[in-house]
Amino acid sequence: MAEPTPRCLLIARQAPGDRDDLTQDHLLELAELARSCGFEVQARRALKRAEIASKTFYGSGQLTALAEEVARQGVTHLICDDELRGSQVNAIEKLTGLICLDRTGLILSIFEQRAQSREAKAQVELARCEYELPRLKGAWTHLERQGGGVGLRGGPGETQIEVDRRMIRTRISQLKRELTHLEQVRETQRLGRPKGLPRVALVGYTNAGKTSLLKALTGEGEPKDLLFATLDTTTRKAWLGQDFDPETGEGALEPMHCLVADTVGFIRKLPHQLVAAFRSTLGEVRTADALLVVADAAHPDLEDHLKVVGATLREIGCEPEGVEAQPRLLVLNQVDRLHRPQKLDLKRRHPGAVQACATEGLGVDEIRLWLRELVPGPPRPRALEDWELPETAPS
Ligand SMILES: Nc1nc2c(ncn2[C@@H]2O[C@H](COP(=O)(O)OP(=O)(O)OP(=O)(O)O)[C@@H](O)[C@H]2O)c(=O)[nH]1
Ligand SMILES: [Mg+2]
Repeated sequence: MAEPTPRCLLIARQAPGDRDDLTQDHLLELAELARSCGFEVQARRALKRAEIASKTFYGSGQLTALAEEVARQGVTHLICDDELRGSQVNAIEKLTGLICLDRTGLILSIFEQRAQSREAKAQVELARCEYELPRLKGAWTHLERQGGGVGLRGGPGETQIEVDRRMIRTRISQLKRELTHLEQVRETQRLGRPKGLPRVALVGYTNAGKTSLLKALTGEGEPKDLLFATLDTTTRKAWLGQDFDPETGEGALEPMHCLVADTVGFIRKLPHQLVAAFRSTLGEVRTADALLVVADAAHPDLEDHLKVVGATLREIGCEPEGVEAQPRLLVLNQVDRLHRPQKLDLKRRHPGAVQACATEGLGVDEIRLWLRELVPGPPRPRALEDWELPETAPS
């Protein structure tokens, strides 16, 4: 018999000054993450709190009330948008009787479900180990309290936690060694790819349509309406037309190609353990000759998504300006879901972007034309947009 879908309650802390609509958007995104992880979302709640309660993060009063409210609805999991300490997770579980997951734990679970290749599996396990290591103490304190041995030093609990820590550290070293080896394999593959073909990487917020654009450009790829559907980098060859300019009559009529790499998507508060563990996969982005930055133009949080993408690109070493900067093209995808005034407004806000619909092939010719410019050399310098630059502190 199939396992029943686990039901969850979602919560997020709303600090004074946090806008209601933003907190609700964050909860909606958390619901998408939960759905992508296989949960059914029973309810979403913003918990207004000025202070963080050090023991339970959200405060025991609000948590107890919530647990009572969902007690008869078959809810088994409590998923929190905030990053919690291990001891806080334990305290919340004890108080509510629900299994508690924080945002990082949820994203890690999705990555664990999706990882297919040896490299992706090792990268996700490394991130999991790094996440669990500082949390062991919380688990131990909890167990120790149950055993009534508070204050004992060098007792059986402490020995056990030292053993657990050592095991995790050993595993981290093994995984790092394995990943260094796999990185060398990847480098050899990269060197073995056809010479002279420009390499372009598809990057962007998760579920924006990167894989759909890979499919539109190369005929391959399996798009899915799930967050983090793609974990492994896939590189395919795209046909860019013939080397011939009908206006000038110049060109040798040779077919022109480039290599397009599809990559893992980004998200707000992408766990730093995952960014670090996916260093090698994301190396494909860093070393690409150009970036196609794909965004879901119909998403209400488009501008925030772009800021997250700009910041994550800088975090992995892709600067928007300077000698090392890669040419970038912003692809505003999913414009089939917008009305004409919205598209005109987008044109005003992002004049250099291509408006596209990857599923119907709209805008793909324009993208091909831009990619063709990469074949003889990089395109001309361009003006940077706000989302690419670091936030300036308010004066
Ligand atoms: N209406 C519409 N839907 C689109 C378009 N492009 C992609 N989609 C849909 O959006 C969903 C996500 O598409 P993907 O191409 O898998 O997105 P992705 O960026 O690769 O997502 P991850 O790999 O999960 O990060 C799928 O259901 C697609 O069919 C578009 O231009 N218009
Ligand atoms: Mg994808």
